[in-house]
Amino acid sequence: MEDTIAAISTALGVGAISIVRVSGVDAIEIVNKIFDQDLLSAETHTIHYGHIIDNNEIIDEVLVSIMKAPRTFTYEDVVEINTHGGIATTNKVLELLLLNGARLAEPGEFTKRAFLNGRIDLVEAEGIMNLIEAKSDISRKLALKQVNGVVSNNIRELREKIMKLIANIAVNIDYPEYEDILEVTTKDVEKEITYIESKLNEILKQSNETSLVLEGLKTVILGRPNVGKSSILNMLLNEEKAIVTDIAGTTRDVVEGTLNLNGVYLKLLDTAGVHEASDKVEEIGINKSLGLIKDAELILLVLDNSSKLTAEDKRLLELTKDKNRIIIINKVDLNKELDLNEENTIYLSAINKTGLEELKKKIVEMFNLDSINTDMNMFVNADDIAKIKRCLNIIDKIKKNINSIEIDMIDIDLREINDILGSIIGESYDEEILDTVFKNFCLGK
Ligand SMILES: Nc1nc2c(ncn2[C@@H]2O[C@H](COP(=O)(O)OP(=O)(O)OP(=O)(O)O)[C@@H](O)[C@H]2O)c(=O)[nH]1
Ligand SMILES: [Mg+2]
Repeated sequence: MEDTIAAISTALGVGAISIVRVSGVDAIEIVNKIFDQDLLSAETHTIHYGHIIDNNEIIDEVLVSIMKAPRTFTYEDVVEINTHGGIATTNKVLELLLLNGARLAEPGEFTKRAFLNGRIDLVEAEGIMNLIEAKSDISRKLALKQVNGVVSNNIRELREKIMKLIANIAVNIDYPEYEDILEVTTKDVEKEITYIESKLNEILKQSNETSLVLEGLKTVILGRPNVGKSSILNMLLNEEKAIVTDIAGTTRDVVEGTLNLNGVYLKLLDTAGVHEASDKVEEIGINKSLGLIKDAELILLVLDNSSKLTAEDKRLLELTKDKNRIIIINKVDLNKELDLNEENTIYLSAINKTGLEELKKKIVEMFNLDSINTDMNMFVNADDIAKIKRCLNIIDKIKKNINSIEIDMIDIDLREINDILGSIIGESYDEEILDTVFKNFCLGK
């Protein structure tokens, strides 16, 4: 971080103003070389009117903001040049900066410096990225909380508790002869880790709910031809979205629809009926249907009440047995031929529109949608969820063994939890992880 970096921080295109940002020890000196006013004696947090010049040629009329370390985004000297918008002018200004000693910043490098200089932690850095990418009001609010450190503060509090425990245990181990030292009992440990466990569970719960709210629930309607998949999609959407006929193989490609259940979006995918394909187009459609099983968060497997279980039905039952699945037995208005005993089964008639409420209720139950709090505070990404789960496993192990194990063994486990939590907020990190985090940023951020 010895060098000074520069990049265009606004979107490239035609606009009234663009901002070129420079950060590093030589930021002010470099900009001073291409500006027609003196900046070397400028006070911090001031704005200066003047021109960018290249060998006496005026390139643009600009405003230059001087922000000296440490009260800046990167904790380094930062200069921002407001140029007239437009690709040619902005690029020319950047080019002059690079010619005069700045280096082109990598994507996310400003934010990476803010992290490395200790201004923000990793969760907050990701929050900044989420803020930039937020497309809805909910995701914007959430990202802002992340930037402001709501998750980080929670994790920091937990780490402090763990470190205190570790320290107390160490004193007990090292100075057993001192009688006036407070003895740490397994009871104390148990109480503390139970608290930590509940906090981590809360972060997990909120993160899961948040991703449900932000991303919706990917729901695949699956079944052999003619069982009424498209009719069920239409019933759920209350709209003739998909074509329904009595010809097997009516739906050939995936038909999508969205349903709002208690504030959570179900992304419904009606698929081509799965059976032995009779032509190439159908075969592609069927392979698509089967391919959707893997990523689906919910499978609605449709069976026909008026016919016996077929080989296809059995195959689909087997393929989806480990998924979140609701079996819909459709056409209950016809005589019952189907004999099946599986859990999570709903009976309905898409033609008579009966059973719709039971189906919705089942989905709400399955994903606890009625207790979802849309005013969320905490959200961590999938990697961090995996780390938190690892911590919970260790806590579980400690709790199981707490009465049979020496306190210095617990110490090792506590240290591991501490390290894992530390890696979430970037308190212990390696370069490779940092690079993957920051390379997803846009240039100039
Ligand atoms: N009696 C009765 N018929 C139904 C019911 N639901 C759908 N059908 C009829 O079953 C036939 C097939 O319905 P679709 O919704 O097109 O079936 P699908 O599973 O989407 O079929 P493919 O797209 O070919 O895989 C149509 O004639 C529907 O009218 C029901 O609840 N009762
Ligand atoms: Mg269909």
